[in-house]
Amino acid sequence: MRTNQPQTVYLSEYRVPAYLVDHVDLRFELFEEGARVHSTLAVRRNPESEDTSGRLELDGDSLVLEGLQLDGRDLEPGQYENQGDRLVIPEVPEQFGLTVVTWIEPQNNTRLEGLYKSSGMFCTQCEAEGFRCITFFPDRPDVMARFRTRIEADRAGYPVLLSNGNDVERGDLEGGRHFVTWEDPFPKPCYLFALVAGDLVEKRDSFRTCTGREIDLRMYVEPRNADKCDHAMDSLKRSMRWDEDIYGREYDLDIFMIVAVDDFNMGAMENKGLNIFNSSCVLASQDTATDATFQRIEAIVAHEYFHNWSGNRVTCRDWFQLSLKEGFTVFRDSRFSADMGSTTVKRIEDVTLLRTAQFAEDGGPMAHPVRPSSYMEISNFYTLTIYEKGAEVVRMIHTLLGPDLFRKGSDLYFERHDGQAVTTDDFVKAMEDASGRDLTRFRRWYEQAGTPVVTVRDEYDEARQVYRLDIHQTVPDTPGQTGKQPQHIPFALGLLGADGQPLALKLVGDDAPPAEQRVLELTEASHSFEFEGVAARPVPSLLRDFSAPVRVDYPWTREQLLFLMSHDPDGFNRWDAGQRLAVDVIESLVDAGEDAEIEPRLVSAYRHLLTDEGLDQALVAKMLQLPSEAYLIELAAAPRVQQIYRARTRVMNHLAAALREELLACYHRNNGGAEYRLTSDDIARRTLRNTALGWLLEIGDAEGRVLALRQFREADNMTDRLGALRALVNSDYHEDREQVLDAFYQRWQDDPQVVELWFSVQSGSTRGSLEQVRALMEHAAFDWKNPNKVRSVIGVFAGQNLAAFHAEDGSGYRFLAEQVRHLDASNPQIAARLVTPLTRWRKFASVHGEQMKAALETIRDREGLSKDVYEVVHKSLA
Ligand code: 0A1
Ligand code: ZN
Repeated sequence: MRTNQPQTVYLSEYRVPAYLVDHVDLRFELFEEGARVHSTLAVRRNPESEDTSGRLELDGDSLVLEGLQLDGRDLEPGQYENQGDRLVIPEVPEQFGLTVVTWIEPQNNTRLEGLYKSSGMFCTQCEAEGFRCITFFPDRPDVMARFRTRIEADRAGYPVLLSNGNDVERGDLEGGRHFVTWEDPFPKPCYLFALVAGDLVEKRDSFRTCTGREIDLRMYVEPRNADKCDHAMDSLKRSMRWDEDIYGREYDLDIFMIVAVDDFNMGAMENKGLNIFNSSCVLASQDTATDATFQRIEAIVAHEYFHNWSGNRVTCRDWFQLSLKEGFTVFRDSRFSADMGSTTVKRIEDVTLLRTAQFAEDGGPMAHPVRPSSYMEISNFYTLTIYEKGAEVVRMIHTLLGPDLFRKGSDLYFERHDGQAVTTDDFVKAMEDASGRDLTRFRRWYEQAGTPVVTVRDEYDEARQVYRLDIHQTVPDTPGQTGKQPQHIPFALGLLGADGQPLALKLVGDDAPPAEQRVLELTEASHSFEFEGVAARPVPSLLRDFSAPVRVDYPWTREQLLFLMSHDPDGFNRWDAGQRLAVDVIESLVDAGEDAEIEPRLVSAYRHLLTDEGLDQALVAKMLQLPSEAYLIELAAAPRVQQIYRARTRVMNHLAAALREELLACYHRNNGGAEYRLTSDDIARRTLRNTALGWLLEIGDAEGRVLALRQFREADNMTDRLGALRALVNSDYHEDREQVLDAFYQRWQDDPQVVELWFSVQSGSTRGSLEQVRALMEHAAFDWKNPNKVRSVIGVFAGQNLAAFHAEDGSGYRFLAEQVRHLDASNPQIAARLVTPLTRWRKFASVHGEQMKAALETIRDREGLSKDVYEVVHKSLA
């Protein structure tokens, strides 16, 4: 905790480590009142370092130093300096053994970094800089060592003792204690170290790799969760197979373990051979998890597994390179999910997140490049830009190279850099070397922050039968970065004739054979493309499948959008045309009077979606979702939230009322019967019936109410039960609302993941007030120490209940600031994440902006602000 300004770390100041650690021997003595950590390091001078001073510096955080020996001899106080966050030994030999003994208190660790306790078990989180909370160590990813770890604990309380690699020895100790020793043969940075000790049940399975090795798969969970492991285990096996098939990557250890813990700052962690998961991202049963949760689990299990190659075998040189592992791994998990379900739906979901949240980040005060050049607190850089935009950047390389050359590039990357800590530039270089393509200009995607705007204008020359596109790109200024260069943008497009048929595209002066889709490569600020042999003015289908993370500015007419909605062969763009149309209709109502007409063609388009059973139902389920308030706010220049909310609600009510019969028919058509399955068809059916139900309840439909109450009572799965609950909570049937909420809680109160859903449904409900959210925080199930509970109440309120959060009296802002100030003392990482909505104050019309800023200032003025919150608040007020 600080009063002074934290230091900024710069990429330009990167130096190779002065000392390397070849081997780490750890011994953990775990007790209820604390833990003693004995660490013996085999250290040698790094021949590549220019630092010849002989000075060794180790990182530390909140450690009590109990012993320090160099080559077996105690160091006297004058021979070292313990500065708290650093241990300095001014003179060390070229090569030596160093033993450090530290005392830590996991039971009091509320930051959940390093070694801590969660529901009675010991567990660790070392990324990014948590290992320094365990012992003094060169805590940086380019120091890679082999780890041997011995864990000692009470046998009855902690029968299961886990760490990375293989268990090589176990036995009993005096006083009812026991030990297990683990050895990891692969050198790794300390952020991939993990330890777990607890009373857990083990679920076993196995996987035969492509070379015929049998891998032991083990999940460890609390006994009450023993029946919630199957989906994660199946997802793991699918991921292992997929990584062999698509990337030629085989698993390397003999054991792969997954542990579920309740208190966890993020989703999960890819520790070598011992992945640790937030319970909510791994445990599932039909009765307790929604379709969305099942899908999230599959994606996260895959993500962590894929890290074994993209992150662990090849890791990051420094934390500025975080997207090297995260962007690539998100790209990999996203392709995996697409292959497991509906490709188009997965793309829509990815782009929705990107356009709603990452674009907002890119336009805000914390905007940073995919490879940042400075930070104060690295935990603040686990962002949508590093992850999602980073994945889009890799995806663009895939688009530019094509699947075969991309695979050649990834093979070369893994082969060339196996066992190394490298940079995003090394990744791009491997792609270049394997493909022969020049990606010089493409590298700007890693260096320049901000979302490029691509402006497209067109002209049709009937006499020449030529259709011309003039395309211009600009990259907006972001904090600390102005005057940017054009980027290399793969711009996929097609043209549709008046009959809805795709045209064969032939560019003037280009020999390529005509094709129905082209990927134009934009590398300059401006380009013109002329298509020949075009018999009539076509409708352009631009940026197909969202081929680059950019904003497209083109003056679409409503006729064109309606046309694309029903004719575009690109499913993504069909959806996108519907979104653009809905956005246009809602935006036009923001400033209009209450009696302004609502575009009748929107109603007919939705009617068509609801009634034409020949359409891809998974896509229809997506197309029926109106653009979210968050997205509408993102698109607006100076959003007035209440007006946007009212306009959107008006459109939804209008559609629901006009399409009541169709909604009821859609509900019944997609209801009931079959057993619960997780196919994309069945997910689409459930999405459709719950969407229909939601809309009917929105307008207080009496028949809808009866259906919702029945569905709530009779559902055999959580998706439908929660769908009914949500519809009722978001309705004006107040008595029903209270009753179903109560019944739901009574039934599920012992299941923390379900209670999180119960919290979110209420805190995210636009029918709910701030007082109700405050009441949830007083509820017995709310727990400040559990990040999931904090997120499901406070985070969901500020992120989803936008009309209440942006109340014009500023009460939502003051509420959030109050919670951030409170939480910062115990869990700075979560506190810093929670601030995000306030940081966007400059974007909002002054009714909002001034009050958001004032709320931020109350956080800034708190004494002893953490580095995490300091960075976010100061950067957004700067
Ligand atoms: N590498 C993990 C994400 C992660 C990052 C930091 C954590 O603790 C502060 C935990 C997990 C992933 O990408 O899944
Ligand atoms: Zn990751």
